[in-house]
Amino acid sequence: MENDLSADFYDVVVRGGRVATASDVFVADIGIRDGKIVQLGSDLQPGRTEIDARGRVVTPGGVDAHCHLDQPSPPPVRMADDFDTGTLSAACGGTTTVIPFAAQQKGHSLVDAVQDYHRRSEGKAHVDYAFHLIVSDPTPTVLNDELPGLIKKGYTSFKVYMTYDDLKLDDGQILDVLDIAKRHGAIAMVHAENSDCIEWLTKRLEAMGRTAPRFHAHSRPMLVEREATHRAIALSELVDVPILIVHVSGREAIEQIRWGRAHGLNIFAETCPQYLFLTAEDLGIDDSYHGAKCVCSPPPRDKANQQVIWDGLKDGLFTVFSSDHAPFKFEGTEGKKPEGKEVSFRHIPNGIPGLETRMALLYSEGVLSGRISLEKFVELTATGPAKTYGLHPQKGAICIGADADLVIWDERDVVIKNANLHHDVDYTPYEGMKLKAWPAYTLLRGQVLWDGKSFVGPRNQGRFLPAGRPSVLPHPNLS
Ligand code: DUC
Ligand code: ZN
Ligand code: ZN
Repeated sequence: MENDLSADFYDVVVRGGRVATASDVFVADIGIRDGKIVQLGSDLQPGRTEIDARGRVVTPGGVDAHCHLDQPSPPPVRMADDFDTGTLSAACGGTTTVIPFAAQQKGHSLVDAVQDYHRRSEGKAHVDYAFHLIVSDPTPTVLNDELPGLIKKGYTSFKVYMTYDDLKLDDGQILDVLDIAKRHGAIAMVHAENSDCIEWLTKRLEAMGRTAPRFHAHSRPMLVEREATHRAIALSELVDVPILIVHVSGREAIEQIRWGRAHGLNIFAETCPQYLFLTAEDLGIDDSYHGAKCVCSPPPRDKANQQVIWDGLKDGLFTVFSSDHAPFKFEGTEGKKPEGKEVSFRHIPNGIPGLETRMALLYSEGVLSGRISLEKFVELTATGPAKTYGLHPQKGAICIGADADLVIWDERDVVIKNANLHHDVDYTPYEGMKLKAWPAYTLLRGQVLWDGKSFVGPRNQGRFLPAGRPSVLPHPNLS
């Protein structure tokens, strides 16, 4: 390339790293100009900034395609992270794109929810972001006007819930939403748990006085997830549109997904660190309230199910590995103890923090422990989510023309301590866990955000990304 010879052609050169993509690992220099990757090769001319990556692995910046930031909750509950602390935490853990949720409230407009979410994010984010939608009230206006308009504007994925009173849809409503996804080129994400079974079990547990956090897991056994997963697959088959089942927790849901695929259905799936590293015992082996820290839905299962999840990561069952970061403080009045009180598991806000630890957990315990390849790691944490949600190849790729979002890995002993994390949550479920790696650098569009010790980047430079057509959908001329 002629320009390569002129002085200062590159703003940044990341030199000599082992560059990992979803398909290859090769040694190369990465030349960056105006925030984009413009050259991959050896012996590139010097950049104005040089980053020595020799002997280190370089991966695409993480794409966390399922996290909750500043999502309104019914008072007194409030999420601990907004776009400021949440995306700071993301950057320090190697994630350069997040996709949180603009959530419709029943009786309200979805377009208004999107506008409100832009107000919450604008000028506050430190990494780039797109929005998923949550459809909780699919009225004719929402279905026929709002959703098609929003899809055109770059909101091409939406989540539907089969549980939670304020969010859940019945099967007919889910079919209506899937039909819009099919006709307008969007992907539906499904939270698959059977609401009536959960309510029935919860009432029985409460009647027996079993209200400690650990009973959350008893109220949501695997069959609750299995039944809803099967039903979601059937609904997708009826409409003939792909879906993605989010936060798959273990064997029974996986069996349903494998069944769907064996029948030729386009069923995609996501899992999360909590299903690899936590078990139901983390919700408590006695009635201690500390278990509230790990209350999330679906709940973590057991060691055998962790292995089933690892198998699914390795063999291609999962397309996406997300944090499902849902940040609630343990202490105080707005989080796990609403109004400062220890409450029945029914009222404990669901969710755990995980944006900052997602990448290092999978790199250390997946790649460096020999469970998955480096290419698979890249696919699950960056390329897969970017493709699934219409952000590829701008995001999730190391190729000429992609945004220069990179992680350079430091393979060293690290102990996870909440005191070292950057979210605004007062705990991490992984406190004390020993890892073998952490990002040495995180770059967003060529700028160093994290240098292995602190956030050093420009603040508030995160940009909104309108999403394109999800690449997991059939080609538009064929659908
Ligand atoms: N489950 C969800 O469905 N969303 C947020 C967190 C959780 O545990
Ligand atoms: Zn969910
Ligand atoms: Zn979630």
